[in-house]
Amino acid sequence: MKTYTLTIDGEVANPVKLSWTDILKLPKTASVSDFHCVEGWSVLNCKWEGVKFSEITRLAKPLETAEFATFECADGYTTSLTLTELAEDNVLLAYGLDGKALEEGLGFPLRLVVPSKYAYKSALWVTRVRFTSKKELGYWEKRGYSDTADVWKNDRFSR
Ligand SMILES: Nc1nc2c(c(=O)[nH]1)N[C@H]1C(S)=C(S)[C@@H](COP(=O)(O)O)O[C@H]1N2
Ligand SMILES: [Mo]
Repeated sequence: MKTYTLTIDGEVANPVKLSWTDILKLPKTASVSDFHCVEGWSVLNCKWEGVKFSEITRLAKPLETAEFATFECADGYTTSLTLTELAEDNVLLAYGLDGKALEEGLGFPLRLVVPSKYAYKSALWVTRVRFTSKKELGYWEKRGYSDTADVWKNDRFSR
C-alpha cells in the first residue's frame, strides 16, 4: 500500500501521480449498482465506495484533444472508455465494497466501476489512467468483445 501510485497522464494539462494517502483525501462517494458480466452472471446491489472518475478528470484537466481514457492494470490488463461514458455520476475508482476494503480478488487497492457497461470495462488493480485522443482497444475488445459494451443493449460482441 505504501508503494502504490496511481499515474494519471497522457493528453492532460496536469499529469499527476497520486499516492494512496492522496487518493483517500479526495472526496469519497458511495454508489449502489449492479454488476453484469458478458458471460451472463450479475451481482446485484453492490455498494461501491471510492472516488468519482469526474474528480480525476477535474485534477488532470484533459486537453481539448482528449476523448478517451485507457486504464492500465497491475496484471497488464487494459480497457478504455470515452470521456463521456466516464463522466457518468456512478463511475467510480473504487477502494471499498459493502463497507469493507476491497479484497485482492476484487481489484485491491483500486478498481474502476462502470455500472452501465459489461464487467470487462471495470478494470481491476488500476495503476495508470492515460487520456488519449484516439481510441485504444483493450484486452477483450481486441479479442472480439464489443467496445461499447452496453449492458442494456445486450451489446456483447463487436461486429
Ligand atoms: N486488471 C484486470 N481487470 C479486469 C479483468 C482482468 O483480467 N484484469 N477482467 C475483467 C472481466 S472479463 C470481468 S468479468 C471483471 C470481473 O470483475 P469482478 O472480479 O469484480 O467480478 O473484471 C474485469 N477487469
Ligand atoms: Mo468477464
